[in-house]
Amino acid sequence: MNFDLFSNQFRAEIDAYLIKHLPVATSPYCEILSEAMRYSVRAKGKRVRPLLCIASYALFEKNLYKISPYWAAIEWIHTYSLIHDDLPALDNDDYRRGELTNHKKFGDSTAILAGDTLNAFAFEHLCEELPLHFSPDKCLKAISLLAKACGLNGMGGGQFMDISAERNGTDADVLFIHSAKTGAILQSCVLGPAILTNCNDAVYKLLSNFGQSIGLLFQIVDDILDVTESSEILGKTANKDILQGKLTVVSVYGLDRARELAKNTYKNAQNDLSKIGNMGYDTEFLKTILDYFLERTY
Ligand code: GRG
Repeated sequence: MNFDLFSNQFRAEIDAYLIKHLPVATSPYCEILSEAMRYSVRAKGKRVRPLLCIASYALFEKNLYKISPYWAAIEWIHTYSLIHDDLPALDNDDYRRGELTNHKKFGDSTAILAGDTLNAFAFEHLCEELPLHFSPDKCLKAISLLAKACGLNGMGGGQFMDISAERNGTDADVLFIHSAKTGAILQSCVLGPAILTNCNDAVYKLLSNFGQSIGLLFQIVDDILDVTESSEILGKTANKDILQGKLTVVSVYGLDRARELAKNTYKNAQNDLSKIGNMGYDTEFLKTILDYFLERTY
């Protein structure tokens, strides 16, 4: 299956759910904040995290709607991280998803609060909606996994290392930073749905390795695209990493070795997926996403 075909199958439903379930401000004073949250959520993201959740859940279940609260929460958290990442105190960017960044449109203080509020709401939605479809112990495990992926040893810590490494990073840090900053949340997209179903230990272990590889692959390719594609194609400023002196796979290994690393990481993920396929699971959606992560151009 081709990625566009797969994405088109779910895209409209994902976009609609993400907007429909956002909270409504009870005070007119908060309407601007609510608008700022909506602004970044409705902007044209690729929605790879929801699609990855759906693909993982499809290994175990035919009825895919029950996993919606999980992927929605992840996309809201991801959007929050992008809003904060773009702030002047972090990566300081003017464009995201082909539009002005949240702080350029609404100002720094509103952007900070829009991010914080999306983050809090994501966990509120998980606590309220997930138990309608899954047992409380499974919900707790899946929510805890996601919270960890956002935290000190996941996205938050990874982002801290990323900005610190601009000044004092060593080459060895780059893969670790990528796995924490970007990989941990992507791995949760694979593992959260597995936790919520009846996934056995052997498949869970393979999915864990697969999730780690696919998360790393996504950021390696992001580093490559930063130097090979234009701002128009990317919808954000190209060559940003190099200009900011970031520690990236390209700055450390060069473009050719970065591409080789991407291919090797892809092969590791492919191996794990084949093993899952050999156990009788239909891995077609996950394979489609894996191929796309290697071949994507933005
Ligand atoms: C969550 C505690 C906590 C803090 C936030 C700002 C921050 C800390 C983390 C930022 C992490 C970050 C921006 C990682 C980059 C990941 C990445 C490759 C983003 C781009 O993802 P795409 O290409 O974007 O999926 P779209 O716009 O398509 O959704």
